[in-house]
Amino acid sequence: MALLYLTPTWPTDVWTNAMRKLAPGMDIRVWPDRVGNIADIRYAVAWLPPANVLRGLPNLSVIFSLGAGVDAILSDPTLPEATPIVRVNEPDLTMRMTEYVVLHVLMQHRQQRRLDQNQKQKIWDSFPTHGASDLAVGIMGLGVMGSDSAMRLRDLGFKVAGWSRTRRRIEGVHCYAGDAEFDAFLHRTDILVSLLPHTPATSGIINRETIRKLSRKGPFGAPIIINAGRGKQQVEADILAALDSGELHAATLDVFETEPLPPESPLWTHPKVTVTPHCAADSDPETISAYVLRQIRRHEAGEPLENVVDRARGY
Ligand code: NDP
Ligand code: OXD
Repeated sequence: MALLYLTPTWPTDVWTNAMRKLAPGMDIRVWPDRVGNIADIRYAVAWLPPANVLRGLPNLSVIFSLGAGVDAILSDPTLPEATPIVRVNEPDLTMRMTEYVVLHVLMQHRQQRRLDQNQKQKIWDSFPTHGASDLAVGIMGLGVMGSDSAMRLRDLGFKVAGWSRTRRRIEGVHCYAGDAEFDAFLHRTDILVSLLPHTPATSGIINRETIRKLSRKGPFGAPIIINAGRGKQQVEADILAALDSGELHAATLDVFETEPLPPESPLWTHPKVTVTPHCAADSDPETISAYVLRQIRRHEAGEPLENVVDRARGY
């Protein structure tokens, strides 16, 4: 039984070393140089895997995503149809995302970028501030990540709502569901956070029309967006146009249509945009390797795998 690493954009050694420490006897292979006899490979761990590789593994029983999102794996048109895909659902990853969302909601709410600018120019300007309860945060995607962020922001006093495909119930959070309730969710939202997966239904969802439906009743007079879901959910030309016209007050973006964000992108230098390099919730090699190993042991013991992706839903 061998485990193949397909992580062309990551330093694979960090991952294989973490797994070796946890399972010293494991037969570990690495694509493309140390694949060995493909008939031995029962498990694959993948992050942005190249297309056409997984289909060539005749005895593959499980594909593990090294992140919560599986859009890159599912985008391989030759993906073996019956092989289960297990995604990450780990408290460490969730907490990292929650930290990111809380940090950037607070940064916008407390106008930290304005304060930074003032400090650079030695300007003592104690402009009026507002309370968390003056701001309505709306989280698109109320899954593992979105629901945890929603509860933390609720506990800080923000008016929190969420939107998901099916109805969720979270105490103190107004839960909207489905396309029919999308506009109502947008109308009450001052800060829109995306923690959606990338699927055909969520592609380009943060566009000019969506931005125009957001609330303008908040303390900044125009809404703010925070996207830590996936870059293909945002239409960057629409975001830039909305920022320049004043329809949008500010944006924090962790994910982009093209990653890494090309140097020529105007988002890098836009005064109202905070750019972070897809680091909202990094997968920690030791924690996630332990998670993968737990799943492998479950599978070997004939127990059901956890967090198996529903391919029909796309997440
Ligand atoms: P989950 O699968 O637990 O949650 C996804 C949520 O999105 C669910 O609430 C789901 O609805 C909702 N959703 C999906 N499609 C739609 C739709 N068409 N309309 C409305 N709601 C929809 O995923 P996680 O919370 O674990 O992760 C979410 C995403 O966060 C990942 O897919 C990934 O893209 C991103 N991510 C980004 C990271 C980063 O560093 N930037 C790190 C980790 C994750 P329902 O509840 O009905 O199923
Ligand atoms: C993930 C990510 O999906 O890091 O986990 O983007």
